[in-house]
Amino acid sequence: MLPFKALIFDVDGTLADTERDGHRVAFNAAFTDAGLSWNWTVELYGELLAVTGGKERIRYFIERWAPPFEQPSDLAEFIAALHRDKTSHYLKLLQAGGIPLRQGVLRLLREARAHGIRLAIATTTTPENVTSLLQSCGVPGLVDWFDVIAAGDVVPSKKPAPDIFQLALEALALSPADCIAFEDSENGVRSALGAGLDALVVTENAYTKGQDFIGAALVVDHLGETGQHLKVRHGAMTEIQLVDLESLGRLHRLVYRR
Ligand code: XBP
Ligand code: MG
Repeated sequence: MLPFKALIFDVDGTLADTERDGHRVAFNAAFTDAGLSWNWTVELYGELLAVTGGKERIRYFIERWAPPFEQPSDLAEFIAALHRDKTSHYLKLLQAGGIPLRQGVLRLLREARAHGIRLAIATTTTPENVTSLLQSCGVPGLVDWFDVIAAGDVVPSKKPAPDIFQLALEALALSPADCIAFEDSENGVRSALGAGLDALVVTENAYTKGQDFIGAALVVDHLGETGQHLKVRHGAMTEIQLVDLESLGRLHRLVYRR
């Protein structure tokens, strides 16, 4: 009998590496459409990821890097329009089948589903980005495997605030101790821990490697596949090769000392 009832996943950087070749490219395409000379390089984008939310990230860029452009009278609407165009570019990228799920993600989703463990999403990204990513993975009906998809502007405060994970827990009608959360970034770790999700697994990526994941129960390079074992970066479990239901059960018992 597993000691948990649900897995709650972050999306960008966790389910799939969407930032460098997905969101970043879509932002730049929207800037070009708007006649702006802005170009978010791979390196600059890594700094901009300190702020979650595409609209918030654009505003952060304007305020912090003061790029050349004629300040519109309604900056919020200007940013919103830019972000709508960015999202349409991002959806086209996904529909072109550009971004695969990360190592071990589909394996774990399938195993959870086969054992009656519920699945949920808690993400800052725009809701249609989530459904489009899940629909572009080549697994028919994958989006329907998730009981809850909590995404985007539905909460007052985005990550690192705990709001989106709290919303997912409410929608699941489960307590934090009933769940295991998966994140990729410092902002995400703070959000999940803030929601009481102490059984927290971090899969670092090129943008988040080396961030402060203090408080996460386990930090790995990826979830692992048969024959492609993971590396543990931090945590009480050092001998695992895969994040699967069995190792998650052991992790949960370690966290909750059951
Ligand atoms: C990552 C984010 C999002 C994406 C861009 O979300 O912070 O803002 O970078 O998507 P998470 P939008 O890691 O919580 O999945 O432009 O739709 O915000
Ligand atoms: Mg993320």
